Amino acid sequence: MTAEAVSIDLPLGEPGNRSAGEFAAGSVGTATHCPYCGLQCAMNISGNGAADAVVTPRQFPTNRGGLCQKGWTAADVLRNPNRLTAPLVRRNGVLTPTTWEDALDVVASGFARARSEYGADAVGIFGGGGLTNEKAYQLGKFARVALGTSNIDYNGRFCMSSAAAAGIKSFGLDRGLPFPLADLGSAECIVILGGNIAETMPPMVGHLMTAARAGGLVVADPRRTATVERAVADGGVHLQLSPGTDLPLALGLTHIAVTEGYADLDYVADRTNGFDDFWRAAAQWWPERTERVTGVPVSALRRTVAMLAGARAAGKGAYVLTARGAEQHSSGTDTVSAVIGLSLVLGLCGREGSGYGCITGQGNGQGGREHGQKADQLPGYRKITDPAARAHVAEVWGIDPDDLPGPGKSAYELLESLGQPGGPKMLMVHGANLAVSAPRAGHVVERLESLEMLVVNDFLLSETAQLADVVLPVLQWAEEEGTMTSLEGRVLRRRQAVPVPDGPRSELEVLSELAVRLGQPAHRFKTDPREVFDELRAASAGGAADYTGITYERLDDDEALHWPCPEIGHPGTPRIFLDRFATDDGRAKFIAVDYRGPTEPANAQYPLVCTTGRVLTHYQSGAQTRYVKDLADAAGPMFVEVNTDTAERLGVADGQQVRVTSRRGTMTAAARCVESLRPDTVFLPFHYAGDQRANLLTNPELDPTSRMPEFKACAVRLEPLELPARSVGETQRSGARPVAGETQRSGARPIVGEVP
Ligand SMILES: Nc1nc2c(c(=O)[nH]1)N[C@H]1C(S)=C(S)[C@@H](COP(=O)(O)OP(=O)(O)OC[C@H]3O[C@@H](n4cnc5c(=O)[nH]c(N)nc54)[C@H](O)[C@@H]3O)O[C@H]1N2
Ligand SMILES: Nc1nc2c(c(=O)[nH]1)N[C@H]1C(S)=C(S)[C@@H](COP(=O)(O)OP(=O)(O)OC[C@H]3O[C@@H](n4cnc5c(=O)[nH]c(N)nc54)[C@H](O)[C@@H]3O)O[C@H]1N2
Ligand code: SF4
Ligand SMILES: [Mo]
Repeated sequence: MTAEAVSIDLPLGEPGNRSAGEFAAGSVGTATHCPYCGLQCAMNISGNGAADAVVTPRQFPTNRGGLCQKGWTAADVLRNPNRLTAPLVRRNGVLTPTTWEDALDVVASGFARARSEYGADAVGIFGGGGLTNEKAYQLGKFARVALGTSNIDYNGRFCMSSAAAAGIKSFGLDRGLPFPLADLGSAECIVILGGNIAETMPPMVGHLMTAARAGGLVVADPRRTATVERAVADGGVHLQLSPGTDLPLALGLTHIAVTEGYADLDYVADRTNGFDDFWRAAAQWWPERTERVTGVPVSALRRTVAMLAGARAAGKGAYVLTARGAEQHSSGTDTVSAVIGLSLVLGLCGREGSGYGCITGQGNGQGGREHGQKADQLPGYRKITDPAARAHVAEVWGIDPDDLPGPGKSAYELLESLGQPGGPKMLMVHGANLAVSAPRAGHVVERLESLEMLVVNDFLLSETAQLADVVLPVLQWAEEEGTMTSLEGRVLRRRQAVPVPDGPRSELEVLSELAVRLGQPAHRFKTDPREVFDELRAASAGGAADYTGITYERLDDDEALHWPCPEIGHPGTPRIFLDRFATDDGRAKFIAVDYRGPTEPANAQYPLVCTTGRVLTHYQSGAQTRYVKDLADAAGPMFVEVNTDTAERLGVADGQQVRVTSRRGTMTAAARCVESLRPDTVFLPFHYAGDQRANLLTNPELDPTSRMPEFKACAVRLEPLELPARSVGETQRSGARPVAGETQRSGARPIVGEVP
């Protein structure tokens, strides 16, 4: 199989909001979308089953016939030899295969016991942004109705929650991209803060090419990434800032916009509130001070503002985007507020041909945050504290609004409270590999181990499943039906393309079986995705994310509907803020913010700032991609990117194993020395397990609004391991690519077949 990453010179094609229906004709196999990221590239799956399934790309406005290497190899996850087929229950310390009846009874009696002994909140649910809309919706309902617990949250909290919080503050609504992705295709200036699109969403690079070729692609990143290379190749700008300084960067750009005559004052007067307070904050960030704090030269700041404002004024398209680099900080919400403030000053938002957007990451990262698996939300992106919202949803669910619990704890706070007095004694996880991906992962593993019962639903024995007392094998991606909502708020059909294997069950079935065992009527927890979707539509009616007008039939015709879509016949809303913002008075709100900076500045003991992120061929905790040989080989072993001079000063050679230590833990990696990284910064990918987990180091300090942890900046020191320097190739051969068995040997609890 060809496993080429899409060239970053992907031909641009025509911009425009084309729809799937135009391309479906003549397609081979089952039309569906990639199992991985939020771009949800369109693909066909052909073949008779998992064994001979073949993925081919499908034309679609977002991926335009492209796939990245993960998409090309996606069929490999369907034939993973480590696929879980039987439920596992820990007996005498060992995870042992059993029947579904037995496993479901064990889980249901665990729920019942925890509830009767400690109360409803003693049970926690942890969801994921990779779940279909139907599963995310049902999980929220299961927690609130069948368990009556307030303690449900999900991994989206670790993802785009800061951008979501800032979007709601300023625009009254959070839809990652409030415009179709293809709108970017004709823009001559695009500024990306903390996104490495060329590795995290390669086919999207095609939409950046007009800007790139015009020299108008600007990327803020402490590293010289593939995306930065693409920008500077044609004269674009690399803003090589210090980690955690996007907020002063945005205020500094605002300062230049206002004092040097680029602000769109008519727009500010007509469509916004709160400029004066925002300006009082931005006025303190004159260019030289901004340069001093961020490390970005004044000349680069000036060019950025001139290009953005120039493209906007000439009607040539000007966009500002944020991704995790700018957002995953304990001041992530304020940072995005500052970026939105800059965008408003320049008059970009709520107009055709310009805008601000957040690049949502997970496959259903957008839909996952709309249907009620977040601690403070009910379906339709409603607030769980709003009496009208509670009344509406309770009616759809056939319960008394007073029986709905209130808001629960945010993801990290929930994990932190596990097994503690007042915290959950039992947790059920769907779609997250917390032992690898949660901040301060060593501590999180201790909390998971302190539970009376941990239940993990997965199709692989992830590092988190290895810690579980019960593992429920569920269906994956091409074995199930459902809907996903992509980064542009477009609702897509996930279709079954291969037969359901013997053993695993759908999560809708699992939730229904458990609900019935907990005394719920069966009709309340439907198992047919289409019926669940129809219920979701009713629950969303009148809410911010209104899906009423979206049906499977309409989606099967044409995947062209962006929410809100409040009635059948409604065309959906590709561009949401053109007439008004979703605030009470229809105006966007400037939010005045102050700079706090990363909570853990470097010091003598921990002299380097460690930031973390992704590489092209691994996905997230690596649970899926570490088993796909082509992907694991391409990624190579765990590494730490370090500046060549810094490495030399520390006596570290390229390829040598090093120890990286923060206040919370130590991990090991092979040094990858580069000249292009800031000398004060190191970078770790977070896709590796065992003692190669970046998250053994990361700081769980939370953003006060979004409760996002500080994944992108913690203070560390780096030391050579007392081993002879080895080449990266050797390290790889010696087995640095972690597999479940290895993690298990070095880690906590025994699994199948091991003597306890
Ligand atoms: N290959 C691959 N693709 C993916 C995923 C994956 O795991 N692998 N995951 C998907 C998901 S869920 C997400 S959320 C997206 C994430 O997509 P991105 O946000 O593009 O990914 P990251 O690598 O986390 O971070 C992007 C960049 O931020 C930089 N950065 C670090 N600290 C800072 C900072 O303080 N300021 C700024 N401006 N930049 C900083 C990093 O150097 C990195 O290059 O990717 C999606 N796509
Ligand atoms: N240091 C650091 N840590 C980070 C980040 C970072 O940039 N730096 N990024 C954060 C971000 S943005 C994210 S989104 C998280 C992601 O991190 P995780 O939440 O751990 O994401 P995945 O690795 O995708 O884990 C998903 C698990 O669920 C399984 N799975 C997939 N689909 C389904 C399904 O439909 N149902 C069920 N039951 N299981 C399924 C997979 O096999 C896998 O084991 O990591 C966060 N952690
Ligand atoms: S960019 Fe994302 S959706 Fe597209 S093929 Fe790659 S992982 Fe899949
Ligand atoms: Mo994410």
